[in-house]
Formats: sequence, C-alpha cells, structure tokens
Amino acid sequence: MFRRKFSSALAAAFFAVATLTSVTAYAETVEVKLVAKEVDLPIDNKGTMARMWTFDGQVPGPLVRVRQGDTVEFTLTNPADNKNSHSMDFHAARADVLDEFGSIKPGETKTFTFTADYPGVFFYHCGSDPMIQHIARGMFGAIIVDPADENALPKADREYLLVQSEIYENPEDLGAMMANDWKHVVFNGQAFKYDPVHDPSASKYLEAAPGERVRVYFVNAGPNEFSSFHPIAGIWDKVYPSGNPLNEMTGLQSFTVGPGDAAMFDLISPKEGANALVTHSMRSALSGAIAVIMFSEDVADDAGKGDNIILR
Ligand SMILES: [Cu+2]
Repeated sequence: MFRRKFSSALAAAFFAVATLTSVTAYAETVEVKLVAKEVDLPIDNKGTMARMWTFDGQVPGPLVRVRQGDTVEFTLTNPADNKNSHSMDFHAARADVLDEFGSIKPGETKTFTFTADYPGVFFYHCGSDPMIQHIARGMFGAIIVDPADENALPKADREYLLVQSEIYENPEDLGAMMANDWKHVVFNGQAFKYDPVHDPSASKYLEAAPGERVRVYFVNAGPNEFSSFHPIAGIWDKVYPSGNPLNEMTGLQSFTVGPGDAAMFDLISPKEGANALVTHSMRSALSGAIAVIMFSEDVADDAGKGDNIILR
C-alpha cells in the first residue's frame, strides 16, 4: 500500500501549525509507481493457473491511498518483455483520456499527475484496447481518497477491500468476454477465496468483533456483471456510493454497484457469528463471489488494519 508521505518543503512549515490544529489535514504530493506485469496467477483455491495482466503482479493491484487534496504523481512502467500495450485510468482523476490515460508500449514509461479532489473509493484499471480483455485479465485495483475532514465519517474499527470481477475460461477468448460467458465471478481474484463454507480449500476469511464498525471498500471491476452487494444475515448500517461522506445512506439490505463503480459499506454485527458478503445475483455468487466475515471476541488485533485491508 502506498502511504502518504511528506514531500514538500511546505509540509515542514505547516507541521507546527498542524500539531496545534490536528483535525486540519493539508495536501501532500504522493508518488505512486506501478509496473504492468503479465504473469501466471491462481484463479481458485486449488491453484488453477491463468495468464493474467496485472499491476505489480497482483489481482487486484496495490491499494493506493491518499487524502483529499493530495497531488498524485503517478508513473506507469511497461517492461520491454511484456507483449502488450498497457495504460492507467484512475477514476479518482480528472484528466485527458487521450493523453494521461493513453497506452504505452512495452519498454516505455509515462508519468502524469492529478489532484485527488473528491473523497471516496474509486476504481482504477488499464484502459488499453481491447479494454474488456485488459480488465477481465486482472488489470485493476482501487484508490481510496480519505476525506480532508478527518471527522467526515464515523470511525471504522476495521477496513477491508473487496474487488469483484469475472474470470473467463480462456483469457484469449475475446468473443466469450463480449458474450459475457464467464466461468467465475470472484472477489479479489480467486473463486471462493474467503469462503471455507463452499470451498474447504479456502483458508482465509474476513474477521471483526461484535459491535465494531467494519468498513468494506467495494469495487466492481466487471468487466460486465453488476453486483447486488448484500451481507447475508446482516444489514448495511451505512452505504456511501463512491465512498463520498455526502452520499450517506442508512439501513440497506443490498446496494447495486455497476461495472466500473465502487461504494463504501459499513457493517456492525450485534453478536458473534458469521455473515456472508455476496452479490445477491445467485449465478455470480455460486460461481465464486462469496466472502465470509466472522465476528468473534477473539479477533486478531491486526485483522482489517494496515496491509491487512486486502487479504492476499
Ligand atoms: Cu493492460
């Protein structure tokens, strides 16, 4: 995960002021460097491998996290041994689709900057042609823009990122992608990755304690399927479309997140036990898009914190 860091001389000057008015956040410049990697990755808990196109060799790519008002200085490298052009489209950016978001060939590097003006959770993805295939093969991730006002949201006790996407049996088969003929719909790159109930070979699941506010940053990479995101045996306490605090909604059973969209979902369990986070589109859920969250008083302190926001 990329963390904010001091990088301007102004930051030092502001530091004394900031200690006196600790709720006032100030803008920083954040360097983010990602590398397009064409690699083999497992698409299920049994270790079935597929040729994926990725940012930094991971599906989803690294979580980028900045604060509202920050300037993001982004660099994409496409190594010479790749076979395809790649690009970056940050949904948190306002830019020129032909310039900043344009493709670079193997062996090329490009840098562009943008300011993170809107708080929330946003999709990022490769937009190179054919975009449907670059997304279906795993070239996506999330950027969280924390609000400039640190009190704009109720404080989350734990945070998790789930990115929904489709996996097509033959990643070369553009026709199957255009026909929406996927094999699995998954969270974070693998079928039933966090669901030991439906797949005994799953070893991971989300964790929290009763009474804690669990914030799920949910991104739907698609490329085609909508998600009706629902916590089985729970109710979303709050839902924030695009993760903007001004979009607060209360007491929802499910909320639809379309392809290329994202939202923030807060969940509080009054008791120990399990919920299952699913897209309530059953064909999608039963092909792999289910994540179990266990509520227990014995939860590990570091669950859903720091680098554990994405369970790799
Ligand atoms: Cu790409």
